[in-house]
Amino acid sequence: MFIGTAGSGKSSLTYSFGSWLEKEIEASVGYVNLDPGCMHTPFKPDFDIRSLFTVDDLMRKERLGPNGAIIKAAELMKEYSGIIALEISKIKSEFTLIDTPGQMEIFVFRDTGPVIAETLRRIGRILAAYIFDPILAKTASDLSVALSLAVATQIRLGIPCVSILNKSDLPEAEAVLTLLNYPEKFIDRITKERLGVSTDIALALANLAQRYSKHIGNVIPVSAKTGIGLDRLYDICREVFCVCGEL
Ligand SMILES: Nc1nc2c(ncn2[C@@H]2O[C@H](COP(=O)(O)OP(=O)(O)OP(=O)(O)O)[C@@H](O)[C@H]2O)c(=O)[nH]1
Ligand SMILES: [Mg+2]
Repeated sequence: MFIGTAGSGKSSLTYSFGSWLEKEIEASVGYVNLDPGCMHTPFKPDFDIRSLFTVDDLMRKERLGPNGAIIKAAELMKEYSGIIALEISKIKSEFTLIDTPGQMEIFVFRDTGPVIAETLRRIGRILAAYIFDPILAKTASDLSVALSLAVATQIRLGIPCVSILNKSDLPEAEAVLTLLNYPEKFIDRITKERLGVSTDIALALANLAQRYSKHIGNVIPVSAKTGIGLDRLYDICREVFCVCGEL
């Protein structure tokens, strides 16, 4: 299940990782769209939440604004979690990739995401891939905020979670990887950002993130655009699903 901030590449990764699995591993892959607000998916869904409701319909029928309709859609998704799990369980594939709503905070911080994760956990082995977007981590303190969001997601969803840095084909990704791989540089850079009273908080978040990465492993650089790192993502999935996996 791909989770990430708006525009981080959830839909693109669902498509490109699925194509990679089909081509390189010759695996059968199922695709699920759980974003009721999207107009288009780059993959052909085997189950699409839009067959039950769409944000557009809710805006029209219930005379809601865009945010009201997205919140209503999240409530409906929670209500329909049993049907969603049933439909997903009907997909007979070795891997099923799930694309989630763009408004991550509504999915993760309301009950919807945790309820869906728990329902899916009962029907099979599930892994969340938390996607970092290098565009949102241009400074060390921004990165500490992004990391804390990943920690919060892991705590909220309560299922195994791996972290991936998408768009690693972009030049911005290089700096993010350096900070992630060299904790002392990360700390040093935050200190030099002259955040005033917020320095201590950013440092605490960076420390928390380092403790967190001990639990979930390092952030894997990938690119939905070029296919970089998809083999490593596959290895990590196998490791998590293997009973003897260290994770
Ligand atoms: N350079 C680059 N761009 C990417 C990559 N992955 C996605 N994008 C671009 O990022 C934008 C958002 O991609 P989506 O796959 O729609 O992201 P999303 O998280 O599904 O977006 P929402 O569902 O709207 O939140 C698009 O313009 C993609 O082309 C990548 O690996 N590299
Ligand atoms: Mg999307």
